[in-house]
Amino acid sequence: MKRLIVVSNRVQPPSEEATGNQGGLALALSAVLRESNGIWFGWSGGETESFTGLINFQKSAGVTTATVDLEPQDILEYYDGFANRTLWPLFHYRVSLAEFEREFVDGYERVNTRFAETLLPLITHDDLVWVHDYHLIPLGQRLRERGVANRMGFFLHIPWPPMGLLVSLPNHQELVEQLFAYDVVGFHTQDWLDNFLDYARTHMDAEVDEDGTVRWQGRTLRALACPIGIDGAAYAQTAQSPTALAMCRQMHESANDRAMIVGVDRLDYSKGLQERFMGYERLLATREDLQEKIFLLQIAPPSRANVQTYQEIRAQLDSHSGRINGEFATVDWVPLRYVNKGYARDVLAGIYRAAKVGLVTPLRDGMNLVAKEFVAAQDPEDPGVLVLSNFAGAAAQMDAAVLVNPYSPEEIADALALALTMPVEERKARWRKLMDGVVNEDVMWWLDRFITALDPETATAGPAGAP
Ligand code: ADQ
Repeated sequence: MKRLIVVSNRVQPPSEEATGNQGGLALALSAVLRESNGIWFGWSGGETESFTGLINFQKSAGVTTATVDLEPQDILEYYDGFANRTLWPLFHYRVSLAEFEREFVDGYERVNTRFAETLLPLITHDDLVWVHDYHLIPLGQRLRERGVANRMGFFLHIPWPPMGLLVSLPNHQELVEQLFAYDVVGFHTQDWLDNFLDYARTHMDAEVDEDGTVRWQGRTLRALACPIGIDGAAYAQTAQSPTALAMCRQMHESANDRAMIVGVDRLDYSKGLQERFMGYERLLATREDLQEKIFLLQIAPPSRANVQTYQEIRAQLDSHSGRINGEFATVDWVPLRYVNKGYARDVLAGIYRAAKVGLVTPLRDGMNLVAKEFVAAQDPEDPGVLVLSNFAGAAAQMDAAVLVNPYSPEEIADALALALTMPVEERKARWRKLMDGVVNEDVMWWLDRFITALDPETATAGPAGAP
């Protein structure tokens, strides 16, 4: 088995205590890193006055992490800038929110070069290098320029936009060319993959085979659709842990016989929260019979608070939630509970379990793991209903959910009404199909598929390939 080097913007080391609070992705990566004696490299999240390239090594639960601090200007231009103010909105089809600044591009390139220079001495000739997400697209090329000939893979956790949108990025071709430094490039869905292949074929005149092999100017990469999952079986157990069950009971008590609809998202414009509120508002306005019988719990911890668009959407949601409660609340009923806080994994699982409906309506999402967690947390005898956006990557695997167009308040309202009154037999049948998918195509399945493409030998030798 070859040693694996994982690189991502932020590093999530496993914790020594078994708190059960680690996300599925971090757990799965940690398992392979531990097994292969690998390293997880990335930004510490910390600042330094001037970049030193000094690596902070730590070992936690058998996993070695290697992190570096970044300069304030790097954070501003690379992370807040090109990653979150240019690529994030553009790749989520929101061109009008994308900001195109040469300084951002410079900062992005600079940090990727710094990462490459710092990582280089850690790579030995047989290692597999696996780079994650839009922050680090140029890293592979920077490593190749420095003589790294190892197998290298890249996985994109967000959508890949259609060619017509991508070309609004001034340096679009350069960005795509950089992907050709990798041997394997993975996307969550066939749609994102097709968008990439379309660009390669049409714009770059690359040769594309049926199996996703793409040849361009002497370089060959294998592009594949490889949907990420959660640790489905373990999540289902977490949802039956004492903490989760206590939370579930607490929610039932506080619901006072009212049906709970739950939404859980990072506070981000891609998650369609305003449109979701409009859909719920529409339901309350058109279905008087449901008033006082339901409530929506929206959990949305703030993220990327340094970026102005995020401050704006937060202010808009504050006022929108106030308006909904102002219009519909009664002396003993709050129709919308809006909470800007994060919760521990087991507490969240208990909240999902207490809900009649999981409302997951991003305007665009690479995958969306909340949809899968909601399903895994349900009681098989009395499962809640998943209402899911057509435009989440997860929709491609989860057609037994009630699928909606997240831009349409009417569709959201209709889907909620359907879900709230769905007979138990239909709920069970839909849930069974969804749960089979969540358990079979789980995070280990994803990891194994990607690593098999990168290096079949390691995949079958490691825990990911174990039966
Ligand atoms: P995100 O945009 O962060 O991820 P998502 O896939 O839904 O979106 O993952 C969010 C995670 O954060 C979930 O595990 C969820 O439980 C957790 N979370 C959210 N709100 C929380 C809260 N209040 N308290 C505690 N935990 C909370 C990006 C892409 C996605 C893609 C993933 C993985 O945008 O499309 O699915 O990466 O590839």
